[in-house]
Amino acid sequence: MRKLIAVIEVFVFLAFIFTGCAAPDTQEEDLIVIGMSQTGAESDWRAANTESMQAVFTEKNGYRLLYDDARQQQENQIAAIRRYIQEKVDYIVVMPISESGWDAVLQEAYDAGIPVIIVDRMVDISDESLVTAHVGANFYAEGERAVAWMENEFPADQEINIVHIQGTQGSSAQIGRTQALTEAVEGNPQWNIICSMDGDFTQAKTYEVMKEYLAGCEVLPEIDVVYCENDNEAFGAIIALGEYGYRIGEGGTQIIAFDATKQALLYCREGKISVCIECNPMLGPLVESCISAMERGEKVDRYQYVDEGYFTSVDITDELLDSRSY
Ligand code: GZL
Ligand code: ZN
Repeated sequence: MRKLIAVIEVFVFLAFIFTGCAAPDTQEEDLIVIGMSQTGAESDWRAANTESMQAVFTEKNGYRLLYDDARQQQENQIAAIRRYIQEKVDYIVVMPISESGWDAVLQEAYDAGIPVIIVDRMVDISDESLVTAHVGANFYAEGERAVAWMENEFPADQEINIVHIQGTQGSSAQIGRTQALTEAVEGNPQWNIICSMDGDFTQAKTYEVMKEYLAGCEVLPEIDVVYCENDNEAFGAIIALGEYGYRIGEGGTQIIAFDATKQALLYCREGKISVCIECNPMLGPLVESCISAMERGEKVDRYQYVDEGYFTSVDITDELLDSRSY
């Protein structure tokens, strides 16, 4: 039977060839062309975000995806956007590394009549109309969840020493999460930030700066909380603190981490991370629904936030872990 099908397939294929009409698949020109600029590949969160984007913008779904990894350099993002303008793509999607420096290139995209969707972090531009939509998260609210956990964890009159490990400087995630902590510390005289450092959202950088800090201390300080602005920073901090004999967890140095990727949830279940503040990277479907609505001529909301929560060890069940795709 299979042989017969193979023979028929050959005839059908030849028929298409000799009659000159193309095989019945999506025509190249029917595809919606998306020019996408991704920040980099700095963290588990970022890898999941990239996967979420590439999983929806497929030929099967009617898209041709032009994808560029900017390797954490804004100039690479700007260069990619300029290439997309030259190539006259239908939409430009940007996961911006930082908030500033976008006015000129987004004006060029606007003048070229190409809608721009900003995903994840925000851009700080003088003319908001240069951007059609922002799909992302409220980073300040994420920080407020971490602060609420601290207020619940420590008695109001207890003096606590905090090490603050910030994310990539100038990124919305760093700005929002930092602001929530610094405002809480201003409002609580018992809370002391004994050291603030830039971990750049990576494990390697955080391990390096944490070791540098501890090596520079004449007397190792008591550290009640390490406020890590993403999971990969927490992993680096845990290793460095362990090398200096710090006890991690309840009754010792408590780690706060943002993102709630799988590895962090596992650490949380073991008690190595005390609270995981969720930051949802699975933004692809929301961005795709934005673009398909625009293709239908519908207006889209300018700001679209994803729902996010937080987890402590009691929340980390096998069902929860199995239910998460990142
Ligand atoms: C947050 C995102 C941050 C993550 C980090 O939405 O921008 O960048 O928290 C990632 O893990 O590197
Ligand atoms: Zn988030």
